[in-house]
Amino acid sequence: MKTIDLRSDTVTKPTPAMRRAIAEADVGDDIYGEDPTARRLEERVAELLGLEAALFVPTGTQANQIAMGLHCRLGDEVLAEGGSHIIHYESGALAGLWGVQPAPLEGERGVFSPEQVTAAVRTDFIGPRSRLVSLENTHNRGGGKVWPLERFRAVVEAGRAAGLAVHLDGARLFNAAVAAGVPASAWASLTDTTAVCFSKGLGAPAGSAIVGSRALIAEARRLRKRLGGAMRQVGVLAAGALYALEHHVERLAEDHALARRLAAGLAEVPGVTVDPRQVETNMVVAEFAAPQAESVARLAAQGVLVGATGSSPRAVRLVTHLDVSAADIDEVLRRVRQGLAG
Ligand code: TLP
Repeated sequence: MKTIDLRSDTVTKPTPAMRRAIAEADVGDDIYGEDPTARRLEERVAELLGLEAALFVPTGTQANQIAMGLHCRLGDEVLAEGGSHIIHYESGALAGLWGVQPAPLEGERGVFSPEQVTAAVRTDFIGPRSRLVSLENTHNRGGGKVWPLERFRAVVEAGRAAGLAVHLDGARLFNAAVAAGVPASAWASLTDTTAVCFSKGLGAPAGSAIVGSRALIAEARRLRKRLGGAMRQVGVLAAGALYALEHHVERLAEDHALARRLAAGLAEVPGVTVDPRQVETNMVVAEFAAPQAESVARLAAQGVLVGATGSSPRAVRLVTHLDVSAADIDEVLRRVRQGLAG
């Protein structure tokens, strides 16, 4: 039985054409600034996001954490939605690396309001210093929710009015761009720093970038070194990322269509609750009758790998990606029916 892996869009393997691009990459020692492929990638990403400069880093976590280090000092506070990746899935790095605490805002599938930002900003000396507002687009625990651009702009303006810097965790920003039909720069150019990942929907084996002004990215280079993320002939990774930017952005629409097809199919299965209208990008969050761990195990027994997610104790996350076809989705639906019946 073929295993169909919907745990995340991080599980993809490089395509033969991407492997060729990686094999043929022109490389050099990047700590000496001599890797031409990394340079090309950084220039291309900065241009796509409408910001001055970019730095290639190993992971999205490191890109986000470099941003925290750039904007915050010991004892500062970061305003972020309560379910955001920087709070939930970065091994306590806010506190562990920078001595920074989160001010969690309650969002609607990851999206919050300018009024919430204004209300959360601390101005008294008894409280922590509010330093940064961090947004996530698409929002992971929000089920791949896209930040509406006007709301995003209003939140950025509220943050700026209060003297905050603005960071965007855009691990899946290109999914948002394709779904909304606007360029990624529409959101990113409003921020001080944006993190993007090549290893999620774009299908590269590894790599992310932190993007911002020339001055911030010069300092980011120092923090990347401090965190152990400065690499040598990194062009072998940058080549995969460049290939992904050239060939795998528009096709994200196919992943989104498959996610809608999956949600529509799951909505027909007795015992499964899902709202297909909430599927905006490549994630489907469905509630099964059993607790999370049991549903995950039952589906795994059917050769369908899914993950637990945060929105409820019965919610599972199914993610479409480059290595999943329409036939796979139909097969998943067949196995879900079978698994639940069994
Ligand atoms: N997300 C992973 C897990 O860590 C949960 C996934 O499977 O979705 N920002 C966002 C919004 C992310 O979803 C992720 C990865 C990251 C940052 C971190 O990227 P990496 O794994 O490259 O450090």
